[in-house]
Amino acid sequence: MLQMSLIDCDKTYTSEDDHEHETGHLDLILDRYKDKITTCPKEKGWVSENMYMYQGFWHISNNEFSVQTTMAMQDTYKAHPTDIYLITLPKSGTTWMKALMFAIVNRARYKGNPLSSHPLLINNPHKCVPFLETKIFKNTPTYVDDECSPRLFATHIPHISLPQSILDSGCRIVYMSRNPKDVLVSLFHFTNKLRDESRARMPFDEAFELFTKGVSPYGPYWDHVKGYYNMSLEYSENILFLTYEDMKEDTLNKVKHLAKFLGYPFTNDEEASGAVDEIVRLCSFKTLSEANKHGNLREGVPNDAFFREGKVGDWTSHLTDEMSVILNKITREKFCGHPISQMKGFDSFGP
Ligand code: PAP
Repeated sequence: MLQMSLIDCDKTYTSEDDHEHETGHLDLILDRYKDKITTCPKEKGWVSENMYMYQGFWHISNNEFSVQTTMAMQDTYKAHPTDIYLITLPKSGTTWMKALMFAIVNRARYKGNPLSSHPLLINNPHKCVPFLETKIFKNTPTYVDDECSPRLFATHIPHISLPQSILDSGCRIVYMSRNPKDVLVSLFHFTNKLRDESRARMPFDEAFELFTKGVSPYGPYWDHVKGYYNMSLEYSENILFLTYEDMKEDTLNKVKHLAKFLGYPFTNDEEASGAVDEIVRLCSFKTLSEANKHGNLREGVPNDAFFREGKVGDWTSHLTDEMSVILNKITREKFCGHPISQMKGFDSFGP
């Protein structure tokens, strides 16, 4: 029953007839951007073959994500006021937030059912909350289904390339950020887990050098984070800016705050009956990593690739003192005098 609900929504997005129709339609849309891409600077990707610089950021390019899709979305995507978007840089806590947001928004739907049949214990959170620029947009570029309202999507698209319609719609956006050192370490491990035999293992020195130069998926890291922080000041009612470190330190209260922001506040009765704790436990690293021990999200991407340590400060076992000093310096310079430097996760770099 629970699984059915999820599958029902999923099916609507991927129905074969629509798919064929929309794929042809999308090919036509994407064709328009062919020439534009040839002018974009290109670099080898960390996992994907290539990355393209578009509007100042490095976009990955593989079967799922592409810069053409970002361009097409800017021109054609229509957001809905009830939509909810999670925006992150890869490795900033996307999987955790997808799970939390899905669990919060859909809790009434799954209430009373055995916990073991909850979609998050059967599917990778990336299946429950798809990336906007992959599954949803590619299959149904303008699709809105009230039955599945609110639509819950995630994206890595930088602020400058975010379709204006998302901001104009007045919908809710959650941005999750994470300390750059832990993002780098997490990205390094993820990259090497996903690289196939055709590509040599990436040494940590190389990962460090690329990251500090800003050449990382959807990087430069600092511009992505700062761009969305500034946007969250401008659209303060609609954008909630969170840090992984803050969420880790006080998960229960942050989840309550998140639920309120999303428009699904916990009632006093729910709080008293332990509903918040239940969601925190369901979405914990321990529970989700156990549920995702086996299987693949898609070819070449094992479910367990999204669960490694799940800790704050794991960078200390990877970065040399010299590397740490360099990253401190870059971060201080980039966030100098900016309120972001006061936030948990960024407060160790100095003002
Ligand atoms: P993505 O952007 O590619 O989806 P993302 O989920 O942001 O990746 O990053 C994975 C990181 O989140 C991993 O961090 P680590 O490499 O430092 O360990 C992963 O362990 C962590 N993570 C995944 N699920 C959770 C969770 N439920 N709670 C806390 N951290 C988690």
